[in-house]
Amino acid sequence: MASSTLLMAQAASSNATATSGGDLSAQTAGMWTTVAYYTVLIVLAGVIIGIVGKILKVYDLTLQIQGKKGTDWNKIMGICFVVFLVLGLVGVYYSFSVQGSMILPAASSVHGATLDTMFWTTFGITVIVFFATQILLFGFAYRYRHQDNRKASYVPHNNTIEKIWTIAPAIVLTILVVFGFLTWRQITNTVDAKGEPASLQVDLTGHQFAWEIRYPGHDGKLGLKDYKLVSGTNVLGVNYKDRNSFDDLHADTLVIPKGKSVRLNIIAQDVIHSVYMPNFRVQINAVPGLPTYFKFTPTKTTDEMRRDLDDQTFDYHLYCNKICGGSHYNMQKLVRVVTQEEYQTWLAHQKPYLTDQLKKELKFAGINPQPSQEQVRLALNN
Ligand SMILES: [Cu+2]
Repeated sequence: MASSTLLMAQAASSNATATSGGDLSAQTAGMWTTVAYYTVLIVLAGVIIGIVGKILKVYDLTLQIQGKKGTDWNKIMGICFVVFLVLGLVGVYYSFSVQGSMILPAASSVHGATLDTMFWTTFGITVIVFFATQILLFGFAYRYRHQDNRKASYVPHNNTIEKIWTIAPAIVLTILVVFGFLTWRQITNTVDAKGEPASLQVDLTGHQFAWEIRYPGHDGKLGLKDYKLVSGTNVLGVNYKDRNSFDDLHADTLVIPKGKSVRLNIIAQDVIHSVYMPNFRVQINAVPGLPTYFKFTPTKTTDEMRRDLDDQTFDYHLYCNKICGGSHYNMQKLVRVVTQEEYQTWLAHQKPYLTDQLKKELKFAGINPQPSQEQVRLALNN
């Protein structure tokens, strides 16, 4: 909330700058006023601490002249450590209870659940280590503060302790890293296994500032593309010499069936964009000239999510997660996860990529897009 207000304020101030250049000097002046304000504040705090310190010193000297024992600073500092520890831990608890709800929503994909298990394992270990080390650090500073009646023992080296605090973290970190490496490999190095139904192929192309979505037609195969064929009517550069292109569809929403493996074939046409779907734990760059892909299986339909969250307005979204230019914020698409039947119905209503205008242009260029035997057979069966 606070950050969005800040963004709005920044946007408003940059708009003001754009409309009248004269405001820039006023802005700079405003910045320096802020710097001066905090500098004065810090200097003032330093002076006050200095004065209080001097008063205490004078008080201490008076006590010493009278033959009394001065202030026990070691004890005061020790107590300060304990107070700092308690306040710090309360602060940690507070920030978790307030900001803890801002983490990602529950995962709605098969691999997302594995990623979350890894995240929470790492998080659990980190929290335990954090509390243990902080309590030891500040607790020791208090427990072993200087006391007149106690002598410090000198421990120059202890091999056992060295071994424990080197080997234990090394083992834990190795397990986490290896587990992470294997999981990442499992998510990204995926090939359709033999006998398994092939993944649903969807083409995602990013450009400033939109995503183009292309679905295969009845044949389930996307036609080839060639960037040299990109034009006003053929925005993706689909190659109609490849017969698989003939029945491809141009969709406005990313609709995917629940429980089915989906393979997003990703590319960008101008600058680097990034495909980001937080609910599915999907994120990968869309790079010009370098095709990337991401395969995942959604586990919850939009309707199921609405029921679970008790929020009828809930929707999955696809965002661009690379700041790619002025309208980057606008680069998002609605994503709907539906049942297999709903998906088939939706697919049947999608516009063909091959528009009448494009057909005319292709005829002019001497290319006559014709369906293959297989496509005709599949179209007739449906
Ligand atoms: Cu973008």
